[in-house]
Order: sequence, then structure tokens, then C-alpha cells
Amino acid sequence: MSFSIGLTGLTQSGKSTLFQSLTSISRSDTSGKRLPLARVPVPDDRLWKLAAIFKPKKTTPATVDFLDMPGGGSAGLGAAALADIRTSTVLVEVVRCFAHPYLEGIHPRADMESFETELLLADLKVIEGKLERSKKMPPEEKALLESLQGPLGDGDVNRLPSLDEEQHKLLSGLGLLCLKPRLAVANIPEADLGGESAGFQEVRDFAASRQMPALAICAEIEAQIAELPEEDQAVFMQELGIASSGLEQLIHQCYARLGLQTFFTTGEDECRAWTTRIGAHAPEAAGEIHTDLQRGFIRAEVIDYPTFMECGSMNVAKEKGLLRVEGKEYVVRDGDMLNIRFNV
Ligand SMILES: Nc1nc2c(ncn2[C@@H]2O[C@H](COP(=O)(O)OP(=O)(O)O)[C@@H](O)[C@H]2O)c(=O)[nH]1
Ligand SMILES: [Mg+2]
Repeated sequence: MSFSIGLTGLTQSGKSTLFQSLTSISRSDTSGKRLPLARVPVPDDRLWKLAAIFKPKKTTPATVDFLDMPGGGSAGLGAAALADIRTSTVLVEVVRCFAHPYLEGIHPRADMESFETELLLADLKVIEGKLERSKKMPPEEKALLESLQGPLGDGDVNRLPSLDEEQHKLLSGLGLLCLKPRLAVANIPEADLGGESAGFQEVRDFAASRQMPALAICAEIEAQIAELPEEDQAVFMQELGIASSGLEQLIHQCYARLGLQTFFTTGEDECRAWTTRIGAHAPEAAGEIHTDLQRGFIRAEVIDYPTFMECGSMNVAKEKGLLRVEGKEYVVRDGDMLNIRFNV
């Protein structure tokens, strides 16, 4: 299962600056890829608390992939840029709320409207092209495409029909941008940190009208925080009057937007956080570790994180009968610790 989060938005909104701060906390890998990619660890205290108990040789957080996208703007998004954006699972829209050295004024709402228009027009073109090209399309697919056409043409995303899983599948090859989960990031000036921000308010209001979550970040400051040694970061943030790095919030919100949850595997060799879909059955989750574990899945020994922490060790959990044995139908929950029994 591979997911990616695309940093999108108008040009000069701060996407690359934000990306830069993500790469200083991650392994970045640009080899053989068209776009710069940052594989960013998902911050999770629980993993480190487990590691303190198991004292493994290795502790491995779950990760999510961020991609730095080319921006839209006066010239519009080119075909190549759009094709890139279509590959991401979630769109993070970075909105400029800071005074730019050579761009006039600060107008978050207008910027969001114009970026959205670019996305919708691009989708409209895809849909119209598809309807024109394939004359013998199954009627249900045709009706589905036509039901999107109207709202897209009117620029009214709120009138887009809500689709079921089957319909999403029918359309998945098109990479339609209007169907992707979006999240707005107001890139606010340093002066707005830790207080009221008119820019953020404007972003949040517009985002709310689209059922998009929104958060405020100062990309420039994030880049500075990320470059500091870890022990100095907290002090620096305190001086700025901010509770936690905006990046951490961003990563968590994206994770939620992707519909993902975390489960753990533990032991003397490695404690590791894994990512799986919310609603995944145990074999699917096991498949995140290795396909063999999914194929040969027999059962899973499961304990949830809070119960485990109350016990303090696996032995105590076993003695108390709190280690459950679950089968193929078990729906994994966030914070589950799994031990997969399999046979291939
Ligand atoms: N004052 C201020 N300037 C920023 C901030 N974020 C980015 N910039 C500046 O805005 C310009 C565009 O940033 P960049 O990240 O390249 O934007 P992109 O085109 O969206 O990738 C650069 O000159 C950045 O230094 C910010 O939070 N505050
Ligand atoms: Mg850029």
C-alpha cells in the first residue's frame, strides 16, 4: 500500500520551504524520481515508550511520503505538473499569508479560489476528453462522469455527488483531483505565531466551506526548527510561544486524511510502528509487514497499547490472560500490538 502527500498550491506560497523542513527530519530520496520525495517518520510517543520497555536493537517509526509539487499560478498548471499532482493520494494546499518581496498584497481566499478553479478545470478537461473518446462506455460509467461534469463546470465542489467504493474504483484510473482529500495549510508570517492570524482565519473559513481541515504553519520558522539539534528545538519553540512544531500537526492531519492507523510489532530485535488502513482485517495488516504473513496468516496475538502499558510486560499480560488470540476476521484498531502467526 503506498500513499503520498503532495504539497500543492500557487507558486511562491512556500511549498518548497515547507518541503525543505520536512526533509531535514527525514530520509529524502530523489534518485530515479521525477519529484523530490521526503519519507517522513510519523511522530508517535507510544513507540518510544514501548522501546523503553523492550529495549530492542532497532526502533522504527511508521513513515509517510511527501512530494514537492510544481505550483499553479498566472501561467496555470501545465500538463506535466498536473500529471504529477494526480499521483498523490492527498493534496496539501499551501496558501501564502505572508508578505512576499515581489508579489502584491496578501489574499488567501482569492488564491484558494483560483487554485481550486485550476484543479476543477483540469478535471473537467479529463472528463470531457474521456466522454468524447470512449463512445461505447458502460452506461453507469457514463452517467457517473456526467454527474461530475455539471458541478465541475459551475466550479461548485459542494455539489459533487458523494461516491461509493464501487464508483471510486470506476474512476480511479483518471486520478481526478476533485475526489482527492485536501488539507489547507496557511503559511503565516512569524509575527502571527502563537496568536491571532487574520490570514489563517481567512484560510480556515474558506477551507470550512469545502469541508477541508486547515492548520497554520510558518514555513520559514519550521525550516529553522528542523535544522536545530533536537534538544534545542523545544527551547526555541517556547521562545516563539508555540506548543509543538507545525510539521508534527501536519503529519498527523495528513495521516488522518489518508484514513490510516498505526499498529505495533515488538520484540528484542525491533520495535516498529506500521501503517494500515482504518478498517483493515488482521491479514491485511499483516501484509504490510510481509506478503508471506498475509498469505500464510493463521492467527494474531493481540493486545492494545494502553492495556499492555498497564501490565508493563508481555509475561504479565499473558499471565492475566489479556493477550487475545484473533482470527482472520479481526478488525485491527489503532494502537494494537500484533504478533502474527503464519505458515507458508
Ligand atoms: N516571510 C516568509 N517568507 C516565506 C515563508 N515561506 C516561504 N517564504 C519565501 O517565499 C518564497 C517562495 O517560497 P517557496 O518555498 O520557494 O515557494 P513555492 O513556489 O511554493 O515552492 C521564498 O523566497 C521563500 O523564502 C514564510 O513562512 N515567511
Ligand atoms: Mg517550489
